[in-house]
Amino acid sequence: MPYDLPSTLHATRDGAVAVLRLSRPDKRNALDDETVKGLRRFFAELDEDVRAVVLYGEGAHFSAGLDLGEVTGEPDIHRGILHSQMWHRAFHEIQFARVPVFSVLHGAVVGGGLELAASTHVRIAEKSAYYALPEGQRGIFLGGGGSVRIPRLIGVPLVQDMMLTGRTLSAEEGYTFGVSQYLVEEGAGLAKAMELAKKAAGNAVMTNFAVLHALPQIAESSPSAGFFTESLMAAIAETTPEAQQRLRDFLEKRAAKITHKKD
Ligand code: 1HE
Repeated sequence: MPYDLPSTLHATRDGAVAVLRLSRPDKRNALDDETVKGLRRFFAELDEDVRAVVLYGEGAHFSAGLDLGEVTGEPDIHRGILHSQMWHRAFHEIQFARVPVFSVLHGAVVGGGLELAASTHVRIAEKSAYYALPEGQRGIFLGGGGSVRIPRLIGVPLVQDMMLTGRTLSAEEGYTFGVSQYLVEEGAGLAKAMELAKKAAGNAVMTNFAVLHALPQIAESSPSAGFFTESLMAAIAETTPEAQQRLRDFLEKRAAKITHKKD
């Protein structure tokens, strides 16, 4: 793959799905500057034929968060702001990627690791996953967009509890409270993520675009602005040649029906 990635990131392809592995297990996939910049480049420069991404971590943990060695040294407020903004740009590339991003969570998903997970679209947790925001214990604060994204998943009160008291959430609690959309057995996360990513990769391109870019805007708009934007997006999507073909396929009985199968 053409990406210029640091040794802490490893990319492969499986058909239309790009698979990105956090690959720094000796440091529990702690995110240093090079890794964060590499994430930014990877998501900004996805090959045109990539239709979905799966992100997972090597070793026993998804990510121990910020590489704490990167914020020690001579105190410098301006440098601190720029550092946080560098994370923002990287995770922005993920949240607003051209294609959906599926993350597999296991072991520690803490601090910046949880911020990274929160910038992906679908989170698949294995039973070993646990979530923590130990910034209070370290004397720092969220810096990777977590104060914007994590409360939108689980609410301000729970984020405050985690940050004030050091409360950790189990994989089951995370699933119940909305951190992950899926909870699977240990070791089953990557296969599940690939299955889901391949499904998403098979959707109409314009619908996936609308889900990633229009839906979150609409959900945060006033209802009147949301209804109007939705009507525009609906008209744009349904008039694409791809949509017209897919609609004909259904009406002429060439497309699969929607059924419900219990897992
Ligand atoms: C690290 C980091 C790290 C491990 N930065 N080096 N994050 C934290 O506060 C979590 C800190 N980490 C831990 O609590 C534990 O390491 C784990 C529970 C994740 C894993 O425990 P364990 O027993 O498997 O590993 P370990 O022995 O603690 O760590 C292995 C090595 O990784 C060790 O280095 P070594 O040279 O002694 O082998 C650790 O020092 C190193 N390591 N985690 C640097 N985070 C944008 S703002 C975001 C703010 C935050 O992310 S705050 C949360 C920070």
